[in-house]
Amino acid sequence: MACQSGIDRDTAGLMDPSLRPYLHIRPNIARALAAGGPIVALETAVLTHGLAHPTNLSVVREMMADVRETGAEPAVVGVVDGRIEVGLDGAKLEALSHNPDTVKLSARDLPWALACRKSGGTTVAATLAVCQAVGLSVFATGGIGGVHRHWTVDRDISADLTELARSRCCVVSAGAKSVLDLPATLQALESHSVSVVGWQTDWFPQFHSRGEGDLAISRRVNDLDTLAKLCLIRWHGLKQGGVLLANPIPKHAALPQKNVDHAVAQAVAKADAEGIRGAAVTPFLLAELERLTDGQSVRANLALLRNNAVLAGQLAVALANAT
Ligand code: PSU
Ligand code: MN
Repeated sequence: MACQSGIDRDTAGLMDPSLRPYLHIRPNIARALAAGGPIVALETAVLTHGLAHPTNLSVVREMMADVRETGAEPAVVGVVDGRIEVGLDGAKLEALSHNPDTVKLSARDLPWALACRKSGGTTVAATLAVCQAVGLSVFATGGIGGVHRHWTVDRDISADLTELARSRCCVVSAGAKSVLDLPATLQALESHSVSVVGWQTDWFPQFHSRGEGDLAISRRVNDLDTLAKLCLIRWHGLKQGGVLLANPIPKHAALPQKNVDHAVAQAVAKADAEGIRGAAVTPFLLAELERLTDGQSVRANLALLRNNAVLAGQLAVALANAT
């Protein structure tokens, strides 16, 4: 079977037949996979736990349209009634966007969700596990999870980093979320040996802001051909793991760093005071930021999600042409 980006045999071999009853790949995605066509995976924790209804649904639909405009196919990944869906759309996507029983599913939760017939939104970590299982190599999100502030006390470090390290996939992200300890997150990415690449920037983007002049990445790429080469060398040649493509929020949508820092400090203090822990931390902080910034944080989040969808689509097309 020919597959996306020349990594067919490596990744197809990972798809165990025993997973079939728990997996539904939409026919257009299955066809694109078989033909080696460009596909972009999209996660659903942002839909179920990151943004409120109906903005959550409209932005995912906009991201799908953005991906299509580049010539790639969007494949929204989620879990519905104990089945992994690759290529969610229409009524199923709509239902997932406002189902109060959806669970935020990380990679480790997938076996539980499938065996116990749950529905849920897949985080970056869980979506990467699915990408790895079916052979998808490009994935767009907003900002990955990482090392939380106060990590020295409660060890809250997102499994997004662990899965990035082992998946042959490029995640397009506006850096890591501003609510995190970003220097520690960059350090952890290095320890996990994730290739962090700045898209036309030397600086690690900070989700709501561009992060210019703050944390240096110093692994910069300016064009899609070089980026596609880098990915193929890493996955196919060296048989290494994930690439984090750090794509700064567009200038017109970025929030002033001072405002973000101030709001984040307040949100984190409130989460601490209320004893918010584990998977609830990120959704709590994002909702607090929305309140504290009068919705500006959400407008920025929507802009960066769409910006990442476009770049991911362009990369998927470049990879499909390169192989
Ligand atoms: N990007 C966004 N909003 C989000 C997320 C990403 O713009 O809500 C989600 C992703 O699914 C990511 C998760 O994996 O937040 C991180 O959660 P945690 O810190 O609990 O690992
Ligand atoms: Mn966490």
